[in-house]
Amino acid sequence: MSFPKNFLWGGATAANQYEGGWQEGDRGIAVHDLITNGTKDEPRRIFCKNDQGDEVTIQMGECIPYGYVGFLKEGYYYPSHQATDFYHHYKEDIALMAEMGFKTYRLSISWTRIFPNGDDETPNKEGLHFYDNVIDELKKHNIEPLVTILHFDMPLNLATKYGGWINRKLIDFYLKFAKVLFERWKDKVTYWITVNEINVLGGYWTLGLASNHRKTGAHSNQGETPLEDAGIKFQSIHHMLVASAMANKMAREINPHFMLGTMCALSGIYPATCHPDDVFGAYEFRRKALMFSDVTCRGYYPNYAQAIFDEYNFKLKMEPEDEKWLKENTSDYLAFSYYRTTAFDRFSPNTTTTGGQQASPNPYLEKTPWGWPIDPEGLRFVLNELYDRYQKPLFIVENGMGNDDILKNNEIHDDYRISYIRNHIKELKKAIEIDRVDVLGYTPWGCIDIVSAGTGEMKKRYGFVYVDLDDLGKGSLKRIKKDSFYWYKKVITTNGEEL
Ligand code: P53
Repeated sequence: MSFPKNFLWGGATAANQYEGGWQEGDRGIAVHDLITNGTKDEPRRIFCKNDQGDEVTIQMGECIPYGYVGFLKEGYYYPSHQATDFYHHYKEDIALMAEMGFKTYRLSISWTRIFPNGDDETPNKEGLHFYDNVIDELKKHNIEPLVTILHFDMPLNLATKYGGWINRKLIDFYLKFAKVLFERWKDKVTYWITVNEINVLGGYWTLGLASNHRKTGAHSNQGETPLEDAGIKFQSIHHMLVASAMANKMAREINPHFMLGTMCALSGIYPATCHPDDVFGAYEFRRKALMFSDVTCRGYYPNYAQAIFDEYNFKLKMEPEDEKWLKENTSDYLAFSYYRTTAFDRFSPNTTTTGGQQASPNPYLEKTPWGWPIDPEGLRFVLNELYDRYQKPLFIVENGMGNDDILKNNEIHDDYRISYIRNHIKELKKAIEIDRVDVLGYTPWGCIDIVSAGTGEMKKRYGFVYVDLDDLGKGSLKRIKKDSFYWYKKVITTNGEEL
């Protein structure tokens, strides 16, 4: 046995990091358009003001203080505005994907290109037209589009006017958006992801949240999340889970052959030692991420969810029909990202509440220059863990290594990237061949260089194709094939036999 004949090899991106063209085609403003660049050590920021003109700076993952409105500050660079300009390069980029032999390409739809304010009556024709062209271009090259409906995207108007996902009205706006996409591309798109990394969402950036207790402008870092913040995040994510379930039902009525998944960040977690507190601690920590895929795959909040909510003094508010929606409209497959593993030890604090988890270093693993432990075997572990748990097909929709590539004589010798991806594919292959895990496909992250979500840098590159652009947006945007381009092409051509 080896990789299935129809295994979906490809690559993945998201509009907020790749597309650019932020003011073209009547696109509206999204929260991410207000986020500055940053570095590994300096957080990305949002500047905001209240009615009196007082200014406050918040970090990307935080909630905006209540009553404040984000604005663009002169003298700062906002990487999403141009990103790596897929908007004007899509034909060239899709041709490069086709040259590598991509069977699938994961893209996300910019919400404000379709509904510029999120609550508009009718969709924006120009925005739809842009994606018609992209999807047709993919089809021309026999590349299956894998469409993420919502990837770290929030129309600014929905954040300021409605307070983001804490407001149940967001469900309706999301469904209206999703319906337009399902109906328009019902014969062209089969694979959908309702929400990206539903288990790591935080703050204003992705949930559009303002928080009351921030009136003073007091901030917190991830990991010291105030209890109220955790609560409004859980409640907001609940609204997203219900929206996803409702979208599944709607989609199946539009085309029963659609494949619907919700995406979770599920990089792995180990106990740091065999001390029983580390073992059970790691298990509990892992459940903070798995709780959400439990809902989307099994259709209900697991028994232990209440224990997690109790930790944050949180009581979930459910409408009478919510449980039924979740129960009857689960996902067809589980899409997930895998980058690294972390080790839980009973003495160190964990750094997030909902699954983008980091605990202690693992002395057995090398790290990327951005400090992410490299653990190919962890991928096999996670594939088995998830398949044992859900018995639903899995789709690895993000994996890869962010690195600072050196361009010399128009060449990039990224042997470190080849080695990272090769070793992960080897473990994926074992999971398929030996363990018989059902995997639909593999789409490494940022297949053509894009802006990093976490740091807002260009320097942290994931691609098989280099884009000539620096951290402050200077460069020709020229595309250059890296060594990994030719290597990945061979992998796809041989269906994973030649690594
Ligand atoms: P960057 C945190 C932890 C795990 C995955 O991340 C994460 C994040 C957010 O930074 O996000 C996913 O670009 C996400 C992508 C993102 C990618 O991982 O910080 O779905 O949008 O680019 C890699 O290196």
